[in-house]
Amino acid sequence: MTTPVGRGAFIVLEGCDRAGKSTQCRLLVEKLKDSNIPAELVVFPDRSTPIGQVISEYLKKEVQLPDQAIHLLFTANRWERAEEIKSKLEKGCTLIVDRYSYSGVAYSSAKEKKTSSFQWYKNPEEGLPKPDAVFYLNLEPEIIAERKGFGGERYESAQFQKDVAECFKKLNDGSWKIVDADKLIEDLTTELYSYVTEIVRLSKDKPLGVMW
Ligand code: NYM
Ligand code: MG
Repeated sequence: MTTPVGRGAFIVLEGCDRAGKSTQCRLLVEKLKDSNIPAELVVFPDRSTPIGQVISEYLKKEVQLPDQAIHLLFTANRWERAEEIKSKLEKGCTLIVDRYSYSGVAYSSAKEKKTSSFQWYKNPEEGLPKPDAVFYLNLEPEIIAERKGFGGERYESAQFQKDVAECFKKLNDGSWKIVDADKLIEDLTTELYSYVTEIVRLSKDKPLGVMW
């Protein structure tokens, strides 16, 4: 049964490290709430769960794991939240999501000693709720490398980010909105927000899709 207001929208922000996704996600949720649109932030990886804690240790280089194993943990971390995501959307809450399956495939398949195929990385994502919209925050690798805080965790090297950006490109099925992220924080928020409100409006009566 649908509620009179319809379901919430499932909106994902993707991009390389330091592209500004986390800041924008937080600001978008604030703006939606200010306009009385129920909204919540979801962040992947969710480091608070037991699986997320292992992921966090892996990213901080405290544990080693085979590429396939860490890949499946990132995916499992999304499955851990899948029912909750569906239920919140059904109740009319819009979710602004900081990374999703696209990061999962892009980062795993960007690895130098790639151990599996693109399709192999996509397979365990099959069946997860599908975003209504993907916004890709595009930023030149050179600018990413200069941004504060870059370099602390696994994957945070200029060359690797370039490879990740290439993999993101391959994953785009043409439906993503590519946004130039090299601008003032508030200008980027304004731009994204106008798209987001449109997606919220369009998603109300649409059934939620399924990955991939
Ligand atoms: N990452 C993130 C993956 O490798 N696979 C995934 O499925 C997800 C969601 O984790 N460098 C990587 C990308 C980042 C790292 O994310 C931590 P963040 O957004 O930088 O905290
Ligand atoms: Mg990061």
